[in-house]
Amino acid sequence: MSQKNVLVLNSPHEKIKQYLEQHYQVIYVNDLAGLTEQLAQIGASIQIVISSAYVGLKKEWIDLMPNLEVVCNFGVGYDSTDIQALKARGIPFSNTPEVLNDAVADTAMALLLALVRQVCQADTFVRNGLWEKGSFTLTPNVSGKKVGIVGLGSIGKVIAKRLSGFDCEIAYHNRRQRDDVDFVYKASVIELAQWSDFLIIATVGGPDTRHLINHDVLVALGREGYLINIARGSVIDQEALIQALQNNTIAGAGLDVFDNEPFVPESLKQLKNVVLMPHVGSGSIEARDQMAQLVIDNLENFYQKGDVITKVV
Ligand code: 8YV
Repeated sequence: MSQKNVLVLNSPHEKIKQYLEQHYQVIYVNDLAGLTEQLAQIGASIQIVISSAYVGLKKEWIDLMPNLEVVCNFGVGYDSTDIQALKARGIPFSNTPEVLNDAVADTAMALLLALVRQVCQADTFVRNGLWEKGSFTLTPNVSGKKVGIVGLGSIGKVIAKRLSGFDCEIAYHNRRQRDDVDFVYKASVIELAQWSDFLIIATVGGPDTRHLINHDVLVALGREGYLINIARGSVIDQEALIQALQNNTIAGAGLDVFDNEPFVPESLKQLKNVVLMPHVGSGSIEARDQMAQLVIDNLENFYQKGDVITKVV
């Protein structure tokens, strides 16, 4: 067995757990609040960290691991980790792009269909015996609508492909226009929201996109507009969103991600015009299996060939 020690920041996929336990000494973090103190004791013994989109590495933790060699992230998003601090130390960091695109795009569609066609309410209606007393409310179509995608990256493009099958018209906003797609480009998020029946957020998280979706964007989306977020909670001003939903400034929201997960405000839970999911965009059996394999492949490649495969820095 190798003498290397791996720190695993949160509960890992079974495949990763088995691989790590076969090849390394594994330290599981059970108490994040006590991690700084723990690393002050054992940080120098750690060479490898397995992070996740959910629990990343802060600079103060990186600083407490002087012998850190590599960080492999279980997830495509890495806004939870201080990438600059790793870069400054020349420590490679990998993520898990592409393998989760289908699952996340499916989740966006599930949220959109459930929200607009009121699937959860319809289910309750049947279970509560209300069908025997009357008919369920009519809802808008999803098919044929105008959909704006904020962040037309690799996940955004797979969502667009799904929507094309629903005969939707698609436009998008990115910082720069793409030259490899025919969809209409809108130069601002406000312009995109004004145009859209449905606005889907698929952009990266982090400081650059924080509160990109604010009160003004929600007003522009309008009373008949629906918002879907499968990206990061931080991209939306959550307070402004709750107010917009309470005041019917927009028609509804389908959310897989939130500020301060896993805590979701009561005010949001009480609303009828929302569908809420517990950050399971990539949570299909197939996607998680491939993400786990990519974490393992990155780690193996680093020690066998000198670098990670899907490298961020
Ligand atoms: C998480 C995600 O990885 O990939 C991302 O960026 O947000 C998710 O796929 C997943 O929740 C495990 O942490």
